[in-house]
Amino acid sequence: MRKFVIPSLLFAAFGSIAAHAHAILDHASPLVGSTVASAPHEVSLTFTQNLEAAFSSVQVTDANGARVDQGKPQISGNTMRVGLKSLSQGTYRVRRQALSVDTHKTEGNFTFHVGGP
Ligand SMILES: [Cu+2]
Repeated sequence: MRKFVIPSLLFAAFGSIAAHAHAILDHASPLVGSTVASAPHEVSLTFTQNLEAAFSSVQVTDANGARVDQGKPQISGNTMRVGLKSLSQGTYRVRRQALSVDTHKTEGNFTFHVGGP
């Protein structure tokens, strides 16, 4: 496990520096790193700045790397949301690329877990 921890910490440190004053992820649903009892129908990401819809995107993948999102996200102001296919138990990764209205690009990813009954 140790070798997985260090890159994650490095990424977190670099990400917070690179995201200074740009479109930082403010909050997400499902919550970053959370376990949810029932499968969510969408992922919603809210940023600290408004987004340029044409240059912002989100992908959700399962443990095998297969896409489980419905494709094109809906972007309104500082919020980006994308519908999900029917999810079974497991861990899912959300990757995002965001271009904020100040023309700065940020990206990042997090996981959430759909738990059992
Ligand atoms: Cu910026």
